[in-house]
Amino acid sequence: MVPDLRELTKITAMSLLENFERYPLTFGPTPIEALPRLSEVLGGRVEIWAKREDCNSGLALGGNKLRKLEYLVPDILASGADTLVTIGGVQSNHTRLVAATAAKLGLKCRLVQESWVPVEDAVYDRVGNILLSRLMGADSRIVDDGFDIGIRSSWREAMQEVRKAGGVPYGIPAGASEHRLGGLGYVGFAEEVRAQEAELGFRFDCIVVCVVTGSTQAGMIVGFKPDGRADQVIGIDASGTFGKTRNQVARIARKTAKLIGIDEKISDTDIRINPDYAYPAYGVPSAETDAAIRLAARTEGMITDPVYEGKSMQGMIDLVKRGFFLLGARILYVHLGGVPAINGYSYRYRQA
Ligand code: 5PA
Repeated sequence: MVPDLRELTKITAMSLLENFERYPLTFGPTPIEALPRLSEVLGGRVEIWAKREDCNSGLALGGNKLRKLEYLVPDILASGADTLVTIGGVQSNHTRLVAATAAKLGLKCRLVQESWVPVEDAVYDRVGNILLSRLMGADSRIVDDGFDIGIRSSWREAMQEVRKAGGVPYGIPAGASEHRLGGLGYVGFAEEVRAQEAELGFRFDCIVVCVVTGSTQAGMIVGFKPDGRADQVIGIDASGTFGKTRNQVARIARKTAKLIGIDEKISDTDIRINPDYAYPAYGVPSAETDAAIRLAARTEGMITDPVYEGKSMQGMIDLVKRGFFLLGARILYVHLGGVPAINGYSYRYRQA
């Protein structure tokens, strides 16, 4: 049964996260804004709104990783570590935001940047995220290994190197996803949306979010479980390794639910991920991704990137066109950040 708005307000009052410490890295609740011109060009059958996680902080251009890291920082500080060690692709947003967190906390940062994307652009390893990480003083090292969302030997080796040099590492896996506390941030997101819905006076029918390493969607699934709408979170896969991503989302959602003491089981039907838009590969946009990026930019001035948000934008646009959403549905597109990487695609977008 789906509770009404008064029930929602009650759920909001009892935070699922009250037993967990949070270190603020973000400005606070992120804005929700209507996207009327995008809704209109898609036929005006649905209302598209955006939750702007990309504008969540003054730390290194912000993004979804900071919401997750807020729940890791107390553990980092308690551990006595002096170096954060994490991993991602060359244009990883996550590594940028770990570098920013390290700078903010006065810690060192060692980044393993794997070669996740077949590079086409001459400046790919010099601009965007990696440029910012270098500016923030991170020791960023590029390695040859290809794309994989799992736990990697190069990451373990980097921690070992820090130890050998006399440092105390704190390891954060890709996207902070396989970390014990990695799902909490987006449980908080769901609580925040509920509070905003109570103010707006309506509920969104559907939430669209990009998924790769999994803890963003997993956290949302857990956070929306108490009001019976975990399955209204539609993940758009951008990994191109759908099976692995789906398993990882399921595992993280179940672990996170257990951690915060949610009684109801996360079922397979609570986890909805669409694999249709990740082609041709992780980090490689299709012609349809490019068209979606341009459409959001030209109707709303909202910039999305070719790796993550451009693909979830493409998925949402296509699903609207196919009539997947009911007439009049209110869709919340979650913009998770990631814009700096578009600079690594300068040649692709050299013409309007
Ligand atoms: C990322 C991830 P999850 O990994 O939590 O599923 O989030 C997907 C996602 N949007 C969506 C943006 C802008 C993202 O950066 N990025 C990773 C990175 O290394 O940056 C973890 C892969």
